[in-house]
Amino acid sequence: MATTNTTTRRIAIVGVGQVGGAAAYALILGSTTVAAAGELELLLVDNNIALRDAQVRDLADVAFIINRGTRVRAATYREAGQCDLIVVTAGSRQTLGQSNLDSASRNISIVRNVVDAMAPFRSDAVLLVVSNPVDLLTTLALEVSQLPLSQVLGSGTFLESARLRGLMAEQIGIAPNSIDIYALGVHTPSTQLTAWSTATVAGVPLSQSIPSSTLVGMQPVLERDTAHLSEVIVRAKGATPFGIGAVVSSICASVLGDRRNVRAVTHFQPEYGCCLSMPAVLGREGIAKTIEVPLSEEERRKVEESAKMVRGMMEGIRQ
Ligand code: 6V0
Repeated sequence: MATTNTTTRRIAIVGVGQVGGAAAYALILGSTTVAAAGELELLLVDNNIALRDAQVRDLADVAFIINRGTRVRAATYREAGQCDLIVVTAGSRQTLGQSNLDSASRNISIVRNVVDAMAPFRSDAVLLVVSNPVDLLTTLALEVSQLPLSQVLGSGTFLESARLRGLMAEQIGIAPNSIDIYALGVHTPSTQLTAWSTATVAGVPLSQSIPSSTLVGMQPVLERDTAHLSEVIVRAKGATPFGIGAVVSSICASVLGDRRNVRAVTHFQPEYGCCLSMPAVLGREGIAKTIEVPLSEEERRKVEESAKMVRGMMEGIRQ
């Protein structure tokens, strides 16, 4: 039998509940793109062994049906740390009515433990954090993993940026991928920022490319819907797995394929002293380059206010 010389890309998903499961599903469906012409092996890790094994079996069926050679198997934390890319979706889901602080303190200890258990990491591994609060936990993962700055990132406001473009496209009749606008900063409904001052269509500032009455009327509605749609979804179905699952698959494809796509993801910002979302070029090293966004004074002040909260929480964690 002729041998083929294909590269196997390994992605570990740590925490295979709703979000981890949806991410794995999206990765298998998009395996040809994600594995960049190689084959894909998914390693699933969860401290709920029965759930992990059930997810392996269910997702292996998807891989059999797609039939592109993708393999799915259970793995240990140590094996996960040796993958090309590790996605951290472990955590306790925030239920409505539960304080951000309760959910944050549980997830701080979960993420610290799982990152610790995976270390030492393969030297070129890229770590993608999805668990919330994602900016704080990405900053924590960066410190605990001791990986280089460029190799640790979080899903941040990628989903909100895509949602913003999609909702705006419906309003102004221009395709989402022809609109350049980002949700940035710290990822919570009250802290993230819509970077109106740098938004463009075909390089033309938004203020000049659509009528000002349309723009002024839609701005508050788009900001509200972009920030709060996740809460609406959680209220009705308990989680938001599909959107974030697609985000994970897209980031993995950009990194493993060294695609150099610009995406709003959370990563370390020296100016703010913590991780928060700014547009970045994604490549094999993770963050290949940050795009400096010339924010207005007001926008910068808003980002600094929320960065201060993340820095304060990090100081509390270090003590
Ligand atoms: P879930 O369905 O409860 O899944 C979490 C999984 O993590 C469960 O299977 C747990 O068993 C597992 N887990 C817990 N502790 C550990 C551990 N120590 N080691 C391994 N596995 C562990 O929650 P769901 O999947 O809905 O959400 C997961 C995380 O993603 C939460 O923190 C959410 O807040 C966060 N999300 C982040 C989003 C973003 O935009 N960044 C979007 C949606 C959810």
